[in-house]
Amino acid sequence: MIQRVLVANRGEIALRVIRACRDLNLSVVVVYSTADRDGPWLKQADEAICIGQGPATESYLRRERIIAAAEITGADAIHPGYGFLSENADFAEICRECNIEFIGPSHEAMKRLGNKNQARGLAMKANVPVVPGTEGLIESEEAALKFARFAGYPVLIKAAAGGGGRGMRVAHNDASLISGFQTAKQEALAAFKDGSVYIEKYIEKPRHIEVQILGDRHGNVVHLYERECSMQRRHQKLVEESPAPNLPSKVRDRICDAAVRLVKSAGYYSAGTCEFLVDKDNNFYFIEVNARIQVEHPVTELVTGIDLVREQIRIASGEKLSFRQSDIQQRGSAIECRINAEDPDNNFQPCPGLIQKWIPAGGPGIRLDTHACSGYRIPPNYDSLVAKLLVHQPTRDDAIKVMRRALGEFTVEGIKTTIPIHQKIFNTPAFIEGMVDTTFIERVFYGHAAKLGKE
Ligand code: MV4
Repeated sequence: MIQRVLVANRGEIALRVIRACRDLNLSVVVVYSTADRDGPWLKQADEAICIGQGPATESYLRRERIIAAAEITGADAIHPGYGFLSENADFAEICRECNIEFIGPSHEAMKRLGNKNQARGLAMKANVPVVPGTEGLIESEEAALKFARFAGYPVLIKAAAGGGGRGMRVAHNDASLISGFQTAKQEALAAFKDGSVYIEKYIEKPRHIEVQILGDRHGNVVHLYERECSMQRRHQKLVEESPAPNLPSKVRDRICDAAVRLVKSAGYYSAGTCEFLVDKDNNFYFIEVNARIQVEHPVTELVTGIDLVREQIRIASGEKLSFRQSDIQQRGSAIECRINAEDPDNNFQPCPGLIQKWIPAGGPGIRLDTHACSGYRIPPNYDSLVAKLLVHQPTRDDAIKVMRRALGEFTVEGIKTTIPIHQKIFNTPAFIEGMVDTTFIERVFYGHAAKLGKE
């Protein structure tokens, strides 16, 4: 049984996990860096332990310091949140060796799914559709050319160790395939210490739809329906919602069932997400698994009424899922806006600094997940997410109206935020009609298509 949880993260997700622990009557320890010493979330924990300097490599990524903090404070479990060590299979394994529950999947399942090429293979075995692609890793230019001749251009070269858009190259012809193959390998080797790549047919203007799953340590797996996550720019999501608009319910059911088959076959437990691309004809293709709680998990919490972080902790303590698939409903429409301390008029440049005035949105149908407040100084060291503004309404049209009202209420002074671009999005007819795809933001607001693999 878990009695004391150490939170190995910061900001809004640290606060989210602390709240889940409080709701379960568990005591909670949080670690922090010197840059976060005034973080308002620290006061909500029973204990806060400083583990180093501002740069994450000196604190939130220091595995030995986090384990030491858990041992010193008597924590018997670690919640990694998202980012930082959340998908580090070695860290999960170290936790097990130290007799500390890692609140997440087993390190074995994480390893199996962390490699995108291996995850592709597992998906094929589980009868889950994948993008037409190479049989396995591509070792030579000849093999790359052979696939391109067979599949036709454009194709996409992907790093097996990549993910979230890192380590990809589009090729439109033989010359760009050969140069892209070499640069993708080199980049992957530099970034992930693993230069292996594979190649897929390039899907043009796809939608990005992901399925939330929960599995327990007894082999039970359920899905909690999908989230539409196409409203992104340079792989940074801006808006997420559930249900996905304009997705036929038969397609939804098939995607969700495919996600359950895949994670079952991987022996996965805890919360996780299966990412899919969906093309214009509603063909869907598995691309990768996120083996963590995600930023946008509250969207799913609103439509299902299930507390995903609480379930993660219960699962880690060995409990069985307390509901079956048929108990889970997707009720109404939920939408999330990520409010970042960034300037949308200046290439989304991060804008850390002092929040002079903060008047949060509230009222019926609103959920605001944030660690910020008036007088809080956003440190320059980390991700610029300052708040997640969510609405939940019976219909998508109502949700859009309430979001417009909430964005209008929300006042932040002293720093630039992404609130203005959200106000534009929620007044754009194509968005209101649900005509979204992964090129939407660049096309509609910046007048050009995004380049892949050039960041
Ligand atoms: C693709 C693709 C088109 N065709 N694969 C980007 C992140 C990584 N998870 C996979 N990604 C993509 N893979 C094929 N075969 C287009 C993308 C993609 C994308 C995917 C999801 C969300 C946003 C995206 C933005 C640009 C490209």
